[in-house]
Amino acid sequence: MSNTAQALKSLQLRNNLPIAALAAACEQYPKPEGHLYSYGTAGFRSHSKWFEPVVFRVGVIAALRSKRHSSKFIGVMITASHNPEDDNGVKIVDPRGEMLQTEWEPYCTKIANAPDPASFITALDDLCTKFKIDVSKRSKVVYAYDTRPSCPALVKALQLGLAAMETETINEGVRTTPQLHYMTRALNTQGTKDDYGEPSIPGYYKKLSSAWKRLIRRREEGSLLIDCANGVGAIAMKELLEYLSDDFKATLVNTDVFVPGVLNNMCGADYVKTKQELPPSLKGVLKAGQRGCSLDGDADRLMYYYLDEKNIFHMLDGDKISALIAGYLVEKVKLCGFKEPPRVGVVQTAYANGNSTKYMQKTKALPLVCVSTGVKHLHHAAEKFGIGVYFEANGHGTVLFSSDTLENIRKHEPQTPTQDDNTKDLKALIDLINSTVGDAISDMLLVEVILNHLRYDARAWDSLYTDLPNKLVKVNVKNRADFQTEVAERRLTHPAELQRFVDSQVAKYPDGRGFIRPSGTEDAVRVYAEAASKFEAEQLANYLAGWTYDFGGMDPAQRPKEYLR
Ligand code: NG1
Ligand code: ZN
Repeated sequence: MSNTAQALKSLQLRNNLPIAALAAACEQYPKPEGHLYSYGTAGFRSHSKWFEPVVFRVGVIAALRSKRHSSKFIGVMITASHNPEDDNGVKIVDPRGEMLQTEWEPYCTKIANAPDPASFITALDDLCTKFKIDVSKRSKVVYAYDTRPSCPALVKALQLGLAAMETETINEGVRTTPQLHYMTRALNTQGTKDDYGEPSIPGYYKKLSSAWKRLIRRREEGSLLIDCANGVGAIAMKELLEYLSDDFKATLVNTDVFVPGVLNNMCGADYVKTKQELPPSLKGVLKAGQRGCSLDGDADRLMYYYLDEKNIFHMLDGDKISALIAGYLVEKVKLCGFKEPPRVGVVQTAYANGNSTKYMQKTKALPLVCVSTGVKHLHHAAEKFGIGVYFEANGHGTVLFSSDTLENIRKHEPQTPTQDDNTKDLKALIDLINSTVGDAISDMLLVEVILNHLRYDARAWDSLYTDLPNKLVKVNVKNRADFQTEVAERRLTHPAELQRFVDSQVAKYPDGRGFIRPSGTEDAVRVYAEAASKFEAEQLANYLAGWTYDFGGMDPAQRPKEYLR
């Protein structure tokens, strides 16, 4: 008898898992030695060449998650978003289209890292016991993937995991992350009072395009330039444009979906946010005064921008998008004439520009909370408002309407024609917004509608407030776990001495703010600083980066020369 067979025979399981099928499949995808995976803010992410075993195991976990939720559909998305083309990632989507419940994350990590079939099955058994999963229930999973060349092989691995669990599956093919989230929710709510829309990709386009047509007033001429990052957003945008017909004028660029090496390369939302400049491929294409926007590789992030008459680039990031939407919604709600108007609130992270926070709280008197980085934190905080607007500065975000708010709007009886018009608008906005997760395409339509209603051009929108100059630096350290934070990641508890240094430096700069936190998605520590001038923001960031590098146990002799000490 082989070692594996012996180990399997001596297993004492508490749950009736299909051991033979799981073990056989697991042997086909042995876990590579020396690689540790961790289920973080964006699920699992890694170089794609080591990734098939993880995706196979995620298939099994997703099936168990479905069983835990009385056979509701669970979503699985294979994408590494804005990361390089050779990376890939996988994440599990809960029945309402939300991120996987946090309590499952450490179990996912343990299952992904189990070194052999016996320990893999034991880890699954622990999960089933912990969450009282009835293994005999049916399981259903809907999955999709982006345009990365590694996806077909990863999909095969996923399918094997699902087959081992005899899961009922729907393969949605090459889709954006938000489309997969939409599908998951729509499949699970079909025919109920929470019906989210027709559970199909045409259903998604119909919902968005019909809401758009109900909202849009006469439009000025001119076309929106959309940088699709050479990713799946290009496919979705082309399909959506068919539904929007002449009502929406857009020019798509960076649409080379299946050309190797171009995904997210020198283009896309992450390029714009980190470089704070126009992607080179748009130079000479974007005209002064014209609006442009960039999606990321899986179309869940959105960045806007324009060139002024002197051809100077101006970026309208997630904070500006959030300010526009929240400011608009708070006024819209007033115009509907509710007896008890829903409370509009904003959720940000520490990366939000200081002047955006000031604008929302002081100018617009909006309630605002700051949470840790990661969509799940923003999403949960936004659920506490009647209407919760959440955005990360990098352009990922959406708007949530609480069930009480939806009920309030449904029952509302407008008393005047103005109230009636505005209530109709609000209902259409609910359909236009993909509340399951940040959706670059839905957010882009929302921004365009609001600009249209307010008769704003890019400059008018930009002038809501002026961004404080800022800089984000990624610092390599020996072990990012040595860096621990508190108060929504705005302060380090460890190393305490480094935090004292941050405090003393920041105090020297007018409007200065700076913080250091370990990344949740990459093996690095991020340093952020803002100050009254660009020079000062960069200098502050470089000082903090220099100290972080040294505190991170790196060799001072190798310290990059732009870092200061
Ligand atoms: P980390 O690597 O934890 O900083 C990054 C983004 C997050 C979020 C996640 C998920 C920044 C500074 N951080 O997280 O906002 O989008 O990726 O993709 O942009
Ligand atoms: Zn993304």
